[in-house]
Amino acid sequence: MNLTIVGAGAIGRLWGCHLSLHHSVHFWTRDNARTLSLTFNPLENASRPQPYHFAANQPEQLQQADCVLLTVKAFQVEQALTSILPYLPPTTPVVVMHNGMGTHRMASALLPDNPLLYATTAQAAYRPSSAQLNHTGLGPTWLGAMNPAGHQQKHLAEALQQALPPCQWHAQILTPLWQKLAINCAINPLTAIAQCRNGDLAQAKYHSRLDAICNEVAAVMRAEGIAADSTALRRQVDQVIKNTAANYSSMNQDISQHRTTEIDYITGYLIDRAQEHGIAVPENTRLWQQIKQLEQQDHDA
Ligand code: KPL
Repeated sequence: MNLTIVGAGAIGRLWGCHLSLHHSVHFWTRDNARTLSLTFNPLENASRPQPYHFAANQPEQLQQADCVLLTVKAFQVEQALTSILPYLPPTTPVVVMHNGMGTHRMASALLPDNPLLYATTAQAAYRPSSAQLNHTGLGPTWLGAMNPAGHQQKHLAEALQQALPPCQWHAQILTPLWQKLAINCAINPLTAIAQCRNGDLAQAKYHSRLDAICNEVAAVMRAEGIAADSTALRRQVDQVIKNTAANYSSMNQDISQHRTTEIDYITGYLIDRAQEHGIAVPENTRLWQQIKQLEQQDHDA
């Protein structure tokens, strides 16, 4: 397959390196450079970094792509889709993969004909410098259709599974997207505010706040028609805290590096849906306000 990856952040590069072992991979980035080179430290053999070289920003390669994988942050999706639209045939499947939720209606409107799919991944990667990439955590990826044409693209789950397992097709992609949103609502703001590692949230002082977050998220999920049990969500959050104990969450890193966070697409999306259903979410609202304050302080500094 010919693949174009839109966005050259840690997750885009991680999929790019793995997919390039079986497919031709081209990147579409904001800087317009014609090539992208990086050194990749695989998870299983961190001592042997591998060099990777990709073509980038070549409209003819985008036009010929069998699939476009969009890995930009949620708040960049609209701009990224707009930048590829002039070159995108209406038959090319587009897979959107980002933390958080809330872009799918806009993406469906911008791509009325293309097969549209969404993916969520628990794979983790980190860029210690602009040309280096470390694979820092393994986890499942789910892929599913966001419009009727997307349902014809199940083979893409096999391509992702071959490149970076485990990856499975999900007939109701909103379910794993909401489950990941629940985990991000619990871990990301708390670790960003306390500037701590994910594993620090196992301390007793965070238990009641994590319980409250999970109760609120489960209530909103049920109102959205997604099966959810707050005790099961809380257990999943504990599992992720344990599995990623040494990691700094993406929001922790965004705050410490003075970047815009994904809070509006994580806790903000939850609050938006809660308001729609008339559900009070005071704990999540407090966390959203605290992160917005931290972002504003950076902005004013
Ligand atoms: O997805 C994550 C993130 O950091 O954004 C978690 C699951 C919290 C792992 O760090």
